[in-house]
Amino acid sequence: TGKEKWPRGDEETWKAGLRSVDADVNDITKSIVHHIQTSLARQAYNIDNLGAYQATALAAREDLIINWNQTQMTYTRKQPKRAYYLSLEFLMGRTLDNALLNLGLKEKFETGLDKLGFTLEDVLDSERDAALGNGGLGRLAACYVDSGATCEIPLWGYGLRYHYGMFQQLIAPDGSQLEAPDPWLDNSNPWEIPRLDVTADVRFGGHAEKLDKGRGIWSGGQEVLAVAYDCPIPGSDTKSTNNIRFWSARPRRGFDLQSFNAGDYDRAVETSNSAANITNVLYPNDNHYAGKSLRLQQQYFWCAASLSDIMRRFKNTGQPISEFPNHVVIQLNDTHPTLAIPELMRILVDEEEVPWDDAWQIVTRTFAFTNHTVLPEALEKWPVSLFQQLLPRHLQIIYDLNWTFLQSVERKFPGDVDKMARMSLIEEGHGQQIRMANLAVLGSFKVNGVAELHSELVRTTILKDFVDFFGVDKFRNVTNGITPRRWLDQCNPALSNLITETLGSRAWLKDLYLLKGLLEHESDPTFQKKWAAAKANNKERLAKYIKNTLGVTVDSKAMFDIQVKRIHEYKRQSLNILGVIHRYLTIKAMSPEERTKVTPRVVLFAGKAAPGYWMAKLIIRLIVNVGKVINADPDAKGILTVLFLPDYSVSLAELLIPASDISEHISTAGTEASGTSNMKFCLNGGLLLGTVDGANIEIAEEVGEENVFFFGHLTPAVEELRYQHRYHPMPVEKKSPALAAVLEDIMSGRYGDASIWEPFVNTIRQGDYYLISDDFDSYLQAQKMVDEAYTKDPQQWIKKSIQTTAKMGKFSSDRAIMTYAEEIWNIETLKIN
Ligand code: BZD
Repeated sequence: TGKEKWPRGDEETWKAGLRSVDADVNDITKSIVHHIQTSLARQAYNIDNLGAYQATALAAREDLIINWNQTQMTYTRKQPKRAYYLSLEFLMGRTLDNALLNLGLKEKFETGLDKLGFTLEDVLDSERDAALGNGGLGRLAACYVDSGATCEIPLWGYGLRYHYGMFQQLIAPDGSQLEAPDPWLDNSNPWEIPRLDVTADVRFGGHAEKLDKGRGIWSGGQEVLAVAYDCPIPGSDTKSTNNIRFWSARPRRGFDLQSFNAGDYDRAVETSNSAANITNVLYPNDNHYAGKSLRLQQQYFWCAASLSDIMRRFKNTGQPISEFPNHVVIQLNDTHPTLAIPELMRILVDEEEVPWDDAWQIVTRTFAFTNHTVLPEALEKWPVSLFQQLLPRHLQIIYDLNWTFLQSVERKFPGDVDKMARMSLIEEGHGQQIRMANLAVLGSFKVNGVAELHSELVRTTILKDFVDFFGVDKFRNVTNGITPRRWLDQCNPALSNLITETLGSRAWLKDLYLLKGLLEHESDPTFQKKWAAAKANNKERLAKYIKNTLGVTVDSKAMFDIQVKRIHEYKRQSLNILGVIHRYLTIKAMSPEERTKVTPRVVLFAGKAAPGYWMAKLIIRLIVNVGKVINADPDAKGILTVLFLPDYSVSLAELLIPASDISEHISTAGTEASGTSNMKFCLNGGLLLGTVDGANIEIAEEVGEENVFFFGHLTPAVEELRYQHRYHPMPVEKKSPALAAVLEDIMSGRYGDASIWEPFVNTIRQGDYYLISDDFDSYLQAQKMVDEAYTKDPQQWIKKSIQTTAKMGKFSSDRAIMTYAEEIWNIETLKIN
């Protein structure tokens, strides 16, 4: 009624009950014991590491929630413009360590746990990764919400609460990848707050009818309930704590009572099962679109629930609907949430009765779209027939939008029918398809790529027609970034402590350009020694992990050469393993005396292949089998070790990245939109071996070209080379005798029967779409320079390493998120007191 008195009851009693965040060690141990006793219903004598983790997480969660409440209350009161990040993936990894660091409570918790007989390390290690993402795109979303909270931006994420995250990868004895499910919620998730009262109804199927003035009615079909689960996202050294709202699917009504009463139990639960299926599992494809009906259902379910939530919150401000774009901006993480565009149109036109043209004005001032790839196989297209079945009203809206749009194209480019066909939201052909990228561009006020080169390729290739039509100002670049909290402070305490000690404060964690201050010390032998010691420490830590998990001893004094990322032909793990075989053959041909002069290397691979990507899986199998042969050969002992570490994850990345001397980012030029692990390795003082692609280019600009190892053809050459391969192929024997020898060695049966590898070898001999044969010699050359730089002048190498870290300021996700806030979202920061 608006007349009630808040708080109810006695205000002093309420205040006395409030807990504050500035706990001392005593409060912390009390809170942990309290959770062991009452939340977990266990006791001092039967609590293991997992239980201790759960209780510790619950204790830390209380602090997060207190800040979360404060933040959300401030937003409600001050009504700032808010940004929403719609991402089908949030690759969070573990939360506890990050939460304790951001809260500034890590040391106190460590002391408290010690008093209770646990080490913080064991407790942290008991947490399971939240792997609700495939790779770069999902991890970027996680870095961005971290930076949003740290920079005090009113930013919420919206995602799906998959019951099964990214599959677990096992490696069979023959080297093949096997997949096991990832039931990550089995031990319950202490970081989520179920909001069983925050729900949305989502309709599928049914019937759409057109009324006058563009309006329509959508009815019938099946309704599914979306239930919210909130996950607090703390900023670093601030109270500002944002939110990711994850939606979970429930049947609208328990189950069909009629069938149940009629004794047809199967029928009764069928619909309820199919509803819950929507949020069952993350699709494990990266950079490849899966045209599955369930995937489209996931996308709509999530867009519809999120928009209804955003609309409800907006309406609570009491503003007229025309004000919507001044209060709300929605960032689309790739085309996956493009359905939010016709959905907002539907809400405005059909439900809010806003005239069509006014509604379109609102929509096109609300959305901004980030593209993450120019690979044609990744561009989303959905069959019109599937839309007709699941989203009939949205199909009408898309057709209507297309009709007006194509008319304006025709006005601007009279008679250019090819252009119209390319720009249409609908692709004609055997069965019409809806082009989600075209729809996303049409419905957004800004479009951005994720690194300079990539954004330029977006403007000049896949979206060229749209640049001609809308003008270039709409098409921007925001180079990706990474959070230095997780990707240096948390994963690399040895280096982080040295940096803080050297710079005199931890301010660099929130202003990464301050790392420049390290340059003053780059030539100081004492500092260099400490720098090298931190790296050595991280390599030993990794060597220990390898010993524990694979039973293999690696020499932590050797150069650690690491390539970790999704397995994909365009990322060219193949080039790396072929280079390894070349190195092995070279060693084999040496005398024992010569071998003593070889720079010892440990080559490490990790990454998952999409379960349906046969060639990627074959590449894993090749890597594993090459490793087996080399690691067992006395001729290579101590100078070359090759390992594939199974089940790559955020947590494994946190262990690998600080331990690298050199890391490989060797995609065919023009194919890797940005890459973000390249930034993580360099921030941790590893040097980069790479192609002139994605963010490698900007990293080199920052750290100096003398500090990176570049090789390979450049982007403008790629098209012509592919043309040559297709129409004037040259035998590998002629193009690169070194590569020919390697392929021959593979076909000799040394690594297993030739018939296994033949399909792989053929991709290089015939067509060679990813230009392995064109770049191979140049790659070997670069590798040789790496060897020389590492052995001939170790001190110079350390200096390069220091310079690299010191000049990585640009790549903080704080910079990236502030660019979005200022240049795209037009949004201000808001301090939480
Ligand atoms: O996005 C990646 C790009 O390949 C990287 O170059 C870039 O750095 C990151 C962040 O911008 N793309 C993905 O990770 N894409 C996917 O994972 C994906 C998932 C589902 C469907 C399509 C793509």
